[in-house]
Amino acid sequence: MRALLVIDVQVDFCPGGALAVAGGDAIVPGINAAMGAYDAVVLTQDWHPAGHASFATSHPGRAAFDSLQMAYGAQTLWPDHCVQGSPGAAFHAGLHTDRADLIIRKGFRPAVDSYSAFFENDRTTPTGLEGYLRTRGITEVTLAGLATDYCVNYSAQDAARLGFAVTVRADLCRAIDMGGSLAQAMTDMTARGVVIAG
Ligand code: VGL
Ligand code: ZN
Repeated sequence: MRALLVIDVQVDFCPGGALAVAGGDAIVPGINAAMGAYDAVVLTQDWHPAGHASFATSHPGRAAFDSLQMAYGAQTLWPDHCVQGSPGAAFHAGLHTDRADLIIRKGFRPAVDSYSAFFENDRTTPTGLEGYLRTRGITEVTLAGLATDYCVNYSAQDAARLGFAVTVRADLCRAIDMGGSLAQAMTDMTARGVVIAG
């Protein structure tokens, strides 16, 4: 059984959004077209409370894209984005959200960020997605969405570590790509056995 995991295809990650990823909207038609080929479709939604610890505005004197040491390790600080209930947190209007079996929200704990669809950035707090997929009999996952080097990367590596067979559709992802982060993500995912397709 195979699942398509569609990562964070939200207004704030598309051109014009608060944390825009170049070409983020261009992948929507391809993701919609791919949905029918899977036994399950799961969407993730970055879903932060106002004042979230990953926001640079929560740390006086710090700027967006700085790195800050948190209790759980290094954390990149981001512009305010995907605030719960805000227009920027909505899915891209063209995404076929009606096709989703499950929508999983992450990053809702005020003090912890969550790039991965499986574990928060403390690397131990689960989102519950693993249990959902296993109880549905899913053994293979394919990932698409935003951003290749952050949430897709962390999700793909966690899925591989958990024993799923993992493919990333690189053609259906777009990257933030800061300081070589895309190349590093590709190297790290490949080292974990993630298949890069497309
Ligand atoms: C993401 C940075 C902050 C992502 C989410 O979806 O890749 N990146 N929050
Ligand atoms: Zn976020």
